[in-house]
Amino acid sequence: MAGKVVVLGFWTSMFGERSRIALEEKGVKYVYRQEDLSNKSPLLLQMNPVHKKIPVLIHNGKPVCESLIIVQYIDEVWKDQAASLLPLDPYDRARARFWADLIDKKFHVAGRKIWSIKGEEHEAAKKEFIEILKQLERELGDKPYLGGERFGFLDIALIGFYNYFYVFESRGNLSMEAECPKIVAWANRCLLRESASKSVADPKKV
Ligand code: GS8
Repeated sequence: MAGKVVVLGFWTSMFGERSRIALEEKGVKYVYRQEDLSNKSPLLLQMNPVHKKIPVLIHNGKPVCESLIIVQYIDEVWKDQAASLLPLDPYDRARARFWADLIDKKFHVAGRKIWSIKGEEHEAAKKEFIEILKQLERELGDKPYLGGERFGFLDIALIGFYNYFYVFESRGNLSMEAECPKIVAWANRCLLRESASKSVADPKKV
């Protein structure tokens, strides 16, 4: 029951990449429409009138907004196609959602400050950013993926940020490899998957 699936996105958006990776993992065919965020299309404004942001997943004409909600929607609608993206155990699901929420509320915010501001706030953001990376490394432990043995929801939530690794390094004057080698190894492992390598933008171009 694929129906018609359209993704409104933007090429450097880690949030847009989440939707695409989830669809690729499920083997769902979709049409990708790149938005001009400085001149948003009438379709985007109609489909996401509240936030006016990408990504939007349009499934049979109906919009789903907010990337983590989109990934969970894809997982539910195409539940019989490929393995579940979220863990099956309720506690593990809650834990994956907790970390994904932290990525959006803290990691993303601190990372953005690294490349967008200077001074004391920049230094504080850099410290927080590295601290969260180390927390994520602890969550990863010795597992191949944040989702455990299989690539899943939490991996999708974080891997889109790979396209900013180079920006974090150059603007933050830091080495991701030195600060969080396990996360770098994890990212390289994720990028071996076609779903991720097809969807995540080249960090040097970003
Ligand atoms: C964030 C989407 C977002 O920030 C989600 O989907 O998870 N919480 C949302 N989208 C940005 C592009 S990515 O930086 C966007 O559409 N910005 C346009 C604008 O703010 O006008």
